[in-house]
Amino acid sequence: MVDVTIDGKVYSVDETISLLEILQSLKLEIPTFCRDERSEEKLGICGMCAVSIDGTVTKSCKTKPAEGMVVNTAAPEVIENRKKLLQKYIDNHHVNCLVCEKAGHCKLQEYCFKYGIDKTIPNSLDLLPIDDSNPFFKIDPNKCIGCGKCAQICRNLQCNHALKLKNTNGKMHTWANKAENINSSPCVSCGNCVSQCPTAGLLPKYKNSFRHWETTTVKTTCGYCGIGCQINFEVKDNTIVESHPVLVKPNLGLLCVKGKFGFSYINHPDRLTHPLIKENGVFRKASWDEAFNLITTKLKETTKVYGSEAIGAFSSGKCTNEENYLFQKFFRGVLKTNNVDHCSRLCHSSSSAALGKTLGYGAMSNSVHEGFDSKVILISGENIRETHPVLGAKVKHAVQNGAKLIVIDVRDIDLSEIAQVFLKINPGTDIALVNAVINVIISEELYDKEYVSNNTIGFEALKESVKDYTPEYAEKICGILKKDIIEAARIYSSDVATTYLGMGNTQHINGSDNVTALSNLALICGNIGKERGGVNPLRGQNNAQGACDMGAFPDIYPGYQKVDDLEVKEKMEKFWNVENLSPLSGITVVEMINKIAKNEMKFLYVMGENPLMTDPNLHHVRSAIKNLDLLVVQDIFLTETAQMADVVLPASCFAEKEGTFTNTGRRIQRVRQVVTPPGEVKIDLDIILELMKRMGYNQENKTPETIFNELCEITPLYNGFTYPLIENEGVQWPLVDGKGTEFLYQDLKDLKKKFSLIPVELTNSVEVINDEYPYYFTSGRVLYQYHTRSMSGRVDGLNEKCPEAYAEMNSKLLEEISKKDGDMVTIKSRRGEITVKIKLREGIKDGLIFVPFHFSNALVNDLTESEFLEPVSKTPEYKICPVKLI
Ligand SMILES: Nc1nc2c(c(=O)[nH]1)N[C@H]1C(S)=C(S)[C@@H](COP(=O)(O)OP(=O)(O)OC[C@H]3O[C@@H](n4cnc5c(=O)[nH]c(N)nc54)[C@H](O)[C@@H]3O)O[C@H]1N2
Ligand SMILES: Nc1nc2c(c(=O)[nH]1)N[C@H]1C(S)=C(S)[C@@H](COP(=O)(O)OP(=O)(O)OC[C@H]3O[C@@H](n4cnc5c(=O)[nH]c(N)nc54)[C@H](O)[C@@H]3O)O[C@H]1N2
Ligand code: SF4
Ligand code: SF4
Ligand code: SF4
Ligand SMILES: [Mo]
Repeated sequence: MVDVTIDGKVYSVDETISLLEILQSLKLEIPTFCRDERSEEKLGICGMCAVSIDGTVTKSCKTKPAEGMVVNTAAPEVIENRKKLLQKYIDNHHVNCLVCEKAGHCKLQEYCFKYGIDKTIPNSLDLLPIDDSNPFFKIDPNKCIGCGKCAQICRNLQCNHALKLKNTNGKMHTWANKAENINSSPCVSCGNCVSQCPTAGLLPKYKNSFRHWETTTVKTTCGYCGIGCQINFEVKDNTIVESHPVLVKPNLGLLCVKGKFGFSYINHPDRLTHPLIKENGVFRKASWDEAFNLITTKLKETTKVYGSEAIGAFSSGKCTNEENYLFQKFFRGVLKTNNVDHCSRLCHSSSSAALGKTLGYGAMSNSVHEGFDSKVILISGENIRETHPVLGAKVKHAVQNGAKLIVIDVRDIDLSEIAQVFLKINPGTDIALVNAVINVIISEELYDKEYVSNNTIGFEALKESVKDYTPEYAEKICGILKKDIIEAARIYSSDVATTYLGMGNTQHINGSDNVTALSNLALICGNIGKERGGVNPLRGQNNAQGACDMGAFPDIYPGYQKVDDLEVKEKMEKFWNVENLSPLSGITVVEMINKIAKNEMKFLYVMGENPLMTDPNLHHVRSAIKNLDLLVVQDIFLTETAQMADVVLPASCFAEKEGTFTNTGRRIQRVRQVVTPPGEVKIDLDIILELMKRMGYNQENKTPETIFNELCEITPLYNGFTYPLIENEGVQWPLVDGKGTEFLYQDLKDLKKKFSLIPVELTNSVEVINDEYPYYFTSGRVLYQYHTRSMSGRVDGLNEKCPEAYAEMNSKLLEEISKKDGDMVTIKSRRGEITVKIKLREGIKDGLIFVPFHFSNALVNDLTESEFLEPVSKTPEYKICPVKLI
């Protein structure tokens, strides 16, 4: 610490950080254009932060405090310098604030006003061409002041290197880096540069024109993926007109393209606005009363004729905790069935099952924001830059700052190029690889012996089980070089390592074992219970974690309390004031479809899912659904599933309701009403409340907040949470002494039981390739589309970026089938076929075909099978399916 005099007062300050940071921490107003406090870079380009230091006007961002330094932040020469700089900027600027969309939200305008810069000469600039190529924003060099903040953000925080400063005729301005325009650069349209541009140099292409002083701001949580980014939406006339990232955890001021620009579906004309009832195969508009009557009549009839086990319900990873809680309470408490499940079944239920066994909690052990400072990162089966983009940015930031990265995938993903080791694996063979990595770590004695003996059980059995998984053996099975396996083992064990895993692990016949193997690896290296360590299944939907926590599963009540535990049953009966809760586990998503196919389930209620695109083996799903007496779909659009329904209930989207989502990092965050819903749309919560009432249940708590209080009382993981606690910033469960838990198992000494090392063997998928079906087919996601496109498919820019389905194959495979990039190919499995355009992707494994599952004209799940499920979690084998190519 050193003593510095600032504006006449002496302060003892940290001499290792810049003077600018100190001045800002003292809440002194220091103007800046180029500084971004999240970035390690200190550009020092704009010059606005200059203050008088020992009598000389000097940039404060470039100066470190020194003993005895005298600083004056508002000396006349400081003000004079700011004025001069502003005048220089303005002289070279296309000043047209009268019509400029940035007016009212522009730092240049604000500073000019503040410092009285009124000499704006009539603008006779030769205007430079604007880059209008990107669907979401434009680059206007004439409005750019050349501060370089955007390029810094792109380089240092988004880590895309898509922008640079360019000198055109003496004017410095931002421009696409190494590309003709921004749309042909590596830009991913995250808009993180746009959000921070101090002027209109980078400007969103607004759909609705507005002035900044006409809007109100509402903070809420993103409704797309499980990262749970915090967003400030700007609203005018009940329409969201702009989105800004909030500088809090988990996203720390970053967004991806969907959070930043993907909101126009909310007031899309296709939104469902009133209930629909199907009569003679045709929908007609119905009143809520008619719809409710039909549903309750059928519910009573079904229970009477077939019993409550003939009722099934899909809850939703898109809906709030309050809605998921109430939904399962309705089906369990009122209708007496545990047949409640949701899309996590198709997703990370294998992770929950495996980690529940090995560690204790089935969730991410660490936090999203920890990604920023990781030392060693292992990413397996998780296309993090596209599917969890804000975390992907943090991971790339860590790698740019020296973290070591290991990627395991069947394709080259955005990060594999910068990985120390990229293990391009044969699909479904991960267990052999991870066991081999463990084998090397044990035989080279690179594991944490003390940690293993203090905190784990089962080491000897694990050691024995991996003995045969030598790198040579794994090389043959996984198609990865032995030396790469050894290198991965050495890198992984070299420092605290964090693991991110995804669908490439879980959507296999051995999904749980895949996750167990990764957990074994983390444990022997002592990575559990450490900051920036852990095993982290990245939850997909915005509230997948919450839906699981709320008991939207057939075998558990909220908080993972088992339905077949009679003590729990008694407790729930008392708490809900009901009798005869079913002590039998219900059945899962795919099992429900199978039961419907056998005519044993007659009523299905689907809230916020689109199984007629996302469930495996759609031929089977489509024919099964016809057996139902009543299919109710509660959605925001007339989806593929809604079209098959007997009753469609128009629901509200995330921006139209109050509540909470729990992000992938266990952070419970507020969801706030930004706009009012269209037409006769009801909030999901109110729909369930009304049905409960009509079925004779008196639900006392009726507002989102009182329902939250109710669910927190009965859900151990949520004990102690309240809306006021999470008002400003989300908090991670569980609460310990009133504080959230950033990473789990912090107090290893306090563990109730040791972590389990559980040996796992590679098992093969049941359907394998043969002469008739010689290739493997897989599917997954892309950055610009979200699942069944009900939302992302109604955002023009996202469709422009990713308009259609395609089949990725490498040139070796193309040669084999005598086709070329751009040709059409028919992909045929034992169940169905799709025809799509070929897209050459050199980095995909030989003999493998990847198609995104987002498009309804290329129904990937017409190919997949639903017969052989992962035995523990009942997850379908989406990631491997033998096909032929025609
Ligand atoms: N843009 C966008 N973001 C999303 C979603 C979306 O639809 N669009 N969906 C959300 C949801 S619900 C989820 S669950 C997450 C999913 O996020 P991810 O898990 O990243 O999703 P996927 O694209 O299905 O698959 C991930 C990777 O697994 C690889 N893979 C396939 N087979 C194997 C294998 O056998 N071994 C290994 N090691 N890798 C393999 C694939 O090549 C792919 O790169 O994304 C969430 N985020
Ligand atoms: N082939 C293949 N199939 C897969 C996968 C794969 O990798 N490959 N991945 C699987 C995985 S991991 C997942 S998570 C599933 C996803 O499967 P789904 O959950 O079926 O997919 P979504 O399109 O997200 O469906 C969510 C629905 O909720 C609606 N919705 C949005 N907000 C709200 C709301 O607030 N209230 C209500 N009532 N409705 C709302 C949307 O319009 C949409 O129709 O797909 C699975 N299927
Ligand atoms: S960028 Fe700012 S200063 Fe320039 S015209 Fe727009 S509002 Fe005015
Ligand atoms: S939108 Fe994102 S990727 Fe594109 S230039 Fe800006 S920061 Fe870089
Ligand atoms: S990373 Fe996920 S939560 Fe964040 S803006 Fe993108 S879609 Fe939304
Ligand atoms: Mo998912």
